[in-house]
Amino acid sequence: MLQFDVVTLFPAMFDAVTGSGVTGRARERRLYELVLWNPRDFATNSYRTIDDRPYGGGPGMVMMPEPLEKALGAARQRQKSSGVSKPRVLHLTPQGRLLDNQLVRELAGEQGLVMLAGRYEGIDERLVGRVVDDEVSIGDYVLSGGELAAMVVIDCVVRQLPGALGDAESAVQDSFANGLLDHPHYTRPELYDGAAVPSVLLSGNHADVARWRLKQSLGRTWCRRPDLLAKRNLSAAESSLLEEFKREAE
Ligand code: 9D3
Repeated sequence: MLQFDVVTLFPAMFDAVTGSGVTGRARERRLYELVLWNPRDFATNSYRTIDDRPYGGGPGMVMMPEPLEKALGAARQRQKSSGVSKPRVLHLTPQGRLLDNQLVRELAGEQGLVMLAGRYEGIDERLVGRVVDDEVSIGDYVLSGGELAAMVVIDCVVRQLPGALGDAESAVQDSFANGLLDHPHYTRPELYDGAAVPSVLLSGNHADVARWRLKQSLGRTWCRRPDLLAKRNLSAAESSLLEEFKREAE
């Protein structure tokens, strides 16, 4: 069973992951365990202070190393008692390596992950050098803290665990697993507010449906995410479907 420990000032936020959907069900099925550690519980003074002003001046506050290191120590010990001798320690930070599906699959292969979710301007750098294996960012936008990023990591990783997804949602068919964006989806009614479902989807011809969907995937990726296409080799069949899409787009 994959072991997650997260060090966070806002443990209640993680109810969102454990309580609902794929990650909620996976936890009920004991596919992973998640334990939260609040650095405030490891603060050393009577005000339970966990942040202080930055050396060198400037706005905002910095998380103090001592309560964080103590919380991390407790998390590590719990991992050890769960049979994980070397958990991978991640620090969620805007300065980190961008999370992508390759990193997600790598993390899903670990026995245990300990994540450090920062608040304020960040954490004392001396702690990073001492305990952190990887720094990870989820994208080029500004969050208020590392918690949502840690939840994104948990969600993506748990989906990769065998048994987490039902037959209907198998991860292999996910967008990005094949390096392309998904095709459009339709359900009943056949005519919605004057808009029809593409007729090929009603044809019952499975080969035609598959061809149409692949063409849409290629076309959308070409329009919206050319960076993904640049990373991927197209087969002869895919190239000609994409050319077809481009001709029809004119
Ligand atoms: C606005 C303050 N920023 C420059 C002075 C620095 C800053 C510090 C801490 C900006 C954001 C945060 C909180 N973000 C995270 O902890 C975080 C994050 C993110 O903001 N974007 C993408 N991935 C991540 S992972 C952790």
